[in-house]
Amino acid sequence: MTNVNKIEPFKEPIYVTRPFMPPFDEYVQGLKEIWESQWLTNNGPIVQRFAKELSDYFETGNVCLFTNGTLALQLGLQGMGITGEVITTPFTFVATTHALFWNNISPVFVDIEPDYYTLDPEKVEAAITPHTTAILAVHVFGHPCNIDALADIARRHNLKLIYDAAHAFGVRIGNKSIADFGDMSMFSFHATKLYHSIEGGMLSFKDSGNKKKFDYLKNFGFENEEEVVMPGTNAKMNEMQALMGRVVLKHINDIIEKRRKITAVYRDMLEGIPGISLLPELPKHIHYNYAYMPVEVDEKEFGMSRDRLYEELKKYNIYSRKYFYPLVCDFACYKSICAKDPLTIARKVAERILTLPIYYNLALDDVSMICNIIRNMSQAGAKAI
Ligand code: T4K
Repeated sequence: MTNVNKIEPFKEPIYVTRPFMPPFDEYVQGLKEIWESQWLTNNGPIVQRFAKELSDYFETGNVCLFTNGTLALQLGLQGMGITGEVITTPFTFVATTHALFWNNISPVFVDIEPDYYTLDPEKVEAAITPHTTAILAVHVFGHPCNIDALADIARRHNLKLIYDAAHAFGVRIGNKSIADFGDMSMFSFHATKLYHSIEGGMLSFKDSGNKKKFDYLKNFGFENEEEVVMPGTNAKMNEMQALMGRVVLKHINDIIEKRRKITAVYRDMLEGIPGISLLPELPKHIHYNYAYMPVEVDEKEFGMSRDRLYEELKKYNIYSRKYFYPLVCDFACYKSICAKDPLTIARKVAERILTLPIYYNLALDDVSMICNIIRNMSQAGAKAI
């Protein structure tokens, strides 16, 4: 067994994520065209080509691009006319809830399931009131929600079903894209995501009638130079973003494959360390994207709290993250919203969760080293030294 005292810290910081940087020349080649055309934004030719390529990738004609995922979700909810109460998860990035807030919608937080941290359908059903208009579920860490159960609840109660699919680029269920489920899904193309366009966001949606509304909302509500049909905002994607998105899209299979390999090393080497739990493998029919590498830390069994492990890893130049702690409902701006649901699982997970580094350029040897460091920090590892 490796002695933790003898392991040197990494020379360069190992962050929880790094953006995939495509071959420089591929991006520069595209930049030439932008320079020559002098067209930088406002639904330029590269944004249009990018939208077409994403339609093909997601196998749907109904996509709309935005400058980031948060505005995509916020304007998507607005465009769909969602009001009143929306049932959602507290175990997510705060932007999910912010998108509701900016639409004057009351979030109703309910608990998650313990295996993959997605909304618990039973809790969703129990939280429905006459004011409920929609469910906003999150495919957190790229894990598909319980889509059949949620679809059934939405249908029976006449609710819209909206997915925050910020983490779910490239995920497929059987032969269907994850974008095929629900009334609308939002994908984030932020630099920290496995797939990115520097910043960027996309809505995919069932009702093609929504497209026009989303286009108005992201472009000041302009119908033409002299007509504004609604008070829209500015949430357009620009040409540099779209170019990055197009170039990165060419590498998406390679990106996902590398992340699969990293995950396999983590699973292999962390398996069996007392106090470190890995999520169960996803069912075979789910084509996963390996978006994050979450583990749960049991303080008693591991011999160290999650927070202490997070700090100790920093000494080795390893910057894990506590995605998603605190729960959104515990942030100062949402604390006054009283969740009726005790959120038992979400609270437990938020106290124990740690997401480990995973990104395209992370060497498999470095992953092994991270695992050795964790193993040796554990009670069992410490005794063996
Ligand atoms: N819904 C969900 C479920 C989401 O997770 C998110 C975003 C959204 C909605 C909203 O989508 P966007 O509006 O962002 O499109 C990051 C991201 O900023 C955020 O996009 C993401 N979720 C969230 C989970 O993570 P931070 O504050 O943790 O990022 P930051 O800046 O600390 O970056 C993490 C690490 O990544 C850094 O330690 C180093 C590395 N990094 C970061 C950037 C930006 C790089 O190496 N290069 C970079 O350019 O929020």
